[in-house]
Amino acid sequence: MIDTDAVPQVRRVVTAIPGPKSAEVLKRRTEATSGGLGMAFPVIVEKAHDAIILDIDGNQIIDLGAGIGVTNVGNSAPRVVERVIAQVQQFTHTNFTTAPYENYIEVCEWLNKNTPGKFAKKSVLVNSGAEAVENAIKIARHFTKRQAIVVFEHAYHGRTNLTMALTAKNMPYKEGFGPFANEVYRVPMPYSYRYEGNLAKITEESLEHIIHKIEKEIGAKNVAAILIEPIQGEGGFIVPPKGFLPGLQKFANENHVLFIADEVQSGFARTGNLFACEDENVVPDMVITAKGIGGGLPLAAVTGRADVMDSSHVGGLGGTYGGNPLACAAALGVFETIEEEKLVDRARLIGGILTARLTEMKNKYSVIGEVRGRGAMQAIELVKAGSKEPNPEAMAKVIKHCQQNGVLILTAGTYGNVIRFLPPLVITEALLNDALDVLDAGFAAL
Ligand code: PLZ
Repeated sequence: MIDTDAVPQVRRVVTAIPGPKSAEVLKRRTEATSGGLGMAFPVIVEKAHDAIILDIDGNQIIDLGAGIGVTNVGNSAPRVVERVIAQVQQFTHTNFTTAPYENYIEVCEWLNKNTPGKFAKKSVLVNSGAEAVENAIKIARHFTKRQAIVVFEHAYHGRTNLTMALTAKNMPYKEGFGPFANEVYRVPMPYSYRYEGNLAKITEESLEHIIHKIEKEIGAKNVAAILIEPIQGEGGFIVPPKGFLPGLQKFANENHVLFIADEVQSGFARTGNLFACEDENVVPDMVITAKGIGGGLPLAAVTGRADVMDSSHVGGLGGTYGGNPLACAAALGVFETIEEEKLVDRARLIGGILTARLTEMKNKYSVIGEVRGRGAMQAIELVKAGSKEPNPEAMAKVIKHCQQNGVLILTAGTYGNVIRFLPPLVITEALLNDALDVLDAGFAAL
């Protein structure tokens, strides 16, 4: 067992951020690591447990990012740690397509059972969200014998070549990294806060426009798949209006187009359902998962209709590390934690606190233009007071204030003006409220 007492669940700032020890190591970071890597929070981590990160200067930082929506069950969650330790003593690797092992199969069984849809399903395991997206597209094209992929404005699907093509935002994801894969078609995303049509009809108008584009510009019979995040992550936690996802799914089903949900950021209890699609009973043909599935170990999956998942020839899918036994052991610990700690309910409770407190801040501070999201996946969009003009400067100041006071909060958004909240679902209410007090003070200080 890990020594959880070593990381008490309380915020404690004992040096400037970064402290002197972190600053020393960060110099080596600059010397040794690629300049292409960003850094959201400038400290060096010593330990982390649940929702507190302890740095090498002794600062205890509240983690409202969960490693970008990964450690939903908490950092070094006990059930994950125990299972990984047991597995590492058994064997570390064989490659599932060389000599298979049981925990890979158990992870797939859990996914087949617990992702939306009651039909027969199968899964394949890989290493990262981007790799899972790549595999879903491979499978969709192979199954439908069609090539076109429809994606959305503000979408994020990864950093590999195909997934850069699927991702919307140029800076920093795509600039100078082309050429990109072809047969990718982007359609508008109904972004209600910035919608220019008749807001009361946003769902109908958007669906009509998108379907018109697909039929006239691509040809529905050429479309292999529609790929969408049920709540957009990096794009700024854009929640599609009610009826939009079911409408898209209906169009897809009627046209033998596969409907693929990228639940990489929204999955694993995050939104107050196991998967965000469940909110409107949307049943995708394929679901892509990653991040939260492994509790911090690298794992990702594609789960889908058995006929679709079986369409590839033997040997068409694979990879050296996909479904590594340590990552699968971790995933089984994650599934157990979600169930036993009732993390779906906890996400709703956290959601209630976030909505209430962020709305209260919106009423006090005119730079907060909108509070949105669902469950423990919520965000605020910052604008210049009295307008909807993006306000990345205010965002930077507030984030800096939080940083100096030991609160790690991530940003997002096409316009670089969204503060997003992705706390570990095991965060205590006291810790969450303490972090939100710091945020509130950050706005007051603007
Ligand atoms: N699909 C919806 O959110 C990863 C990216 C962090 P990988 N998002 C965090 C960064 O700056 O690189 C993501 C996602 C959605 C796919 C991915 C890609 O997942 O595991 O990072 O490849």
